[in-house]
Amino acid sequence: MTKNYLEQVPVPEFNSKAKNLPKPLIEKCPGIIQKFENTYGAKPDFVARSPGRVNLIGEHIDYCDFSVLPLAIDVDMLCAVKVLDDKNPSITLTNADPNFAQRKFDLPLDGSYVTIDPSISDWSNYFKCGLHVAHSFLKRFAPERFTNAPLAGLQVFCEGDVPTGSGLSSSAAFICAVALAVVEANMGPNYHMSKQDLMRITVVAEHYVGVNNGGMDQAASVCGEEDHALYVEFKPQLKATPFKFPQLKNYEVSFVIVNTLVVSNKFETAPTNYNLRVVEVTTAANVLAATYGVVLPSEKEGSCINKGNLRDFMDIYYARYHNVSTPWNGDIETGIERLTKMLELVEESLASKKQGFSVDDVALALNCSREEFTREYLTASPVRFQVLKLYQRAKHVYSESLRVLKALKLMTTAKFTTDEDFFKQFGALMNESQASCDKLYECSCPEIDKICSIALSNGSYGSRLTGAGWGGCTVHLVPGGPNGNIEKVKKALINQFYKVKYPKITEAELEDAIIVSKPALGSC
Ligand code: NG1
Ligand code: MG
Repeated sequence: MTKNYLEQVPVPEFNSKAKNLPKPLIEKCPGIIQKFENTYGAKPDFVARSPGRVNLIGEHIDYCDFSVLPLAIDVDMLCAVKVLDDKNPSITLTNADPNFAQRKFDLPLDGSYVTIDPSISDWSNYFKCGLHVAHSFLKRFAPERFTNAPLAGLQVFCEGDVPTGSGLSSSAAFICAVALAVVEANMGPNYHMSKQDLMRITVVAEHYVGVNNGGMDQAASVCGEEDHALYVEFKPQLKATPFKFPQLKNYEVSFVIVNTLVVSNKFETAPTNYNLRVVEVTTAANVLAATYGVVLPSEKEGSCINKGNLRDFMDIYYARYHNVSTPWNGDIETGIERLTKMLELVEESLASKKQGFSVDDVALALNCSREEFTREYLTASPVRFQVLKLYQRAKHVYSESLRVLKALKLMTTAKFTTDEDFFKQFGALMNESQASCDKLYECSCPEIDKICSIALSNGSYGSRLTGAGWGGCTVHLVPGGPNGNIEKVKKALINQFYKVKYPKITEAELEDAIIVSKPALGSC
């Protein structure tokens, strides 16, 4: 089966030979080079940059291997780097933000990895995540150079304008910029890393600080393209395909990003929020598998507990009951049919326990002991819960994945008689996504709900949280261009939300709280 819904635009590679620097670097380099000089007394060798992202639709499904629709935005993280020639190499990190104090650590002389302590929350840990995945890439790529010898020592100056804890992926922007910088610093200017490699190595980087995230943020940050959104697939392989928004008659398709200014610190809340959801959806996949006699891929050989995800369940269920030998390859119509079937199975087998599953309920369903379940599912990263809401979480994941396909279809193949036609249909999907995040996944919060309702009453067609939720940013589909509603939506939010909730907010803070960004270029 071939994919017919996207013109297959390959992601352009880093264009290192181009005479002109990419636009974001032209704008931002002079400032950071000056700050580097003020700090270290010499010029940096190069600047690496990677942007934040906003997710248009497809929340909390990337770690189940379902595709998502994000785009890179023009807030980003920069690292200015000088490579040192030192027999006892170390890395010194300075951050333009005074809340992040200077850090310095040695690089092991025997070429072993720098240790990361996930039990402490320190900004240098995120640097070390990027360092670790880059180091592991270098060891595989050039074993003769990096197996027993240390990495090059570095002086680094970091500066970014992606708000942290806001759901715009400041962490991914930072880690991707760092990984690119470390590879560049150690391989030299003649080597050009591919975007595919950078994306592949960074998707798992945050696992080293204890967040079991999926790969959406890194894919978007690395592969972003000006004026394009991205369709990011995780299976059968990791891939980001850029596509353009439909051309409308009177309006531009614009997405307005509105920050609740409620900071959601994933590191602190993961045990009851992010990581718990990962446990819930993994458990749901296994309970479904046990119910329908399907064997999921196992992490450990010989383990009685399988650990595949909801995507694995869908693929293997189809192989078993519908005699299709190939897993879903991303084709829209096939995906819509299969996801609809999955939603039926969720109703059939999980709806009787809407109040949630206790550990004993799950152990019974999986035919294992309480202890086995606890050991295999609940100890990798700490989680805290009363019950596991398998029905609600699985229903969210399958219905949200279905909405992504419907959204992609609208974006790429639908014809609209009026502009409003498009805004209404795409907006409805975004609103359904928000309702599902709120009611089924329980990752919204009162500030998100308030902002969405104000925006919708003032000219937004679709309003939802973006990123992990529980605070952070929201995204709104607003007709743009000279006749559009952007100013009206902004004004309403300032008067009805920000000035009410944060009476002392300054003009500068307001300026940063609402972002209207065109899709931006990824890492460079
Ligand atoms: P944010 O909150 O923007 O970091 C997180 C995950 C994503 C994805 C979304 C929810 C990280 C680094 N990223 O995004 O992979 O799961 O939540 O869709 O944790
Ligand atoms: Mg993050």
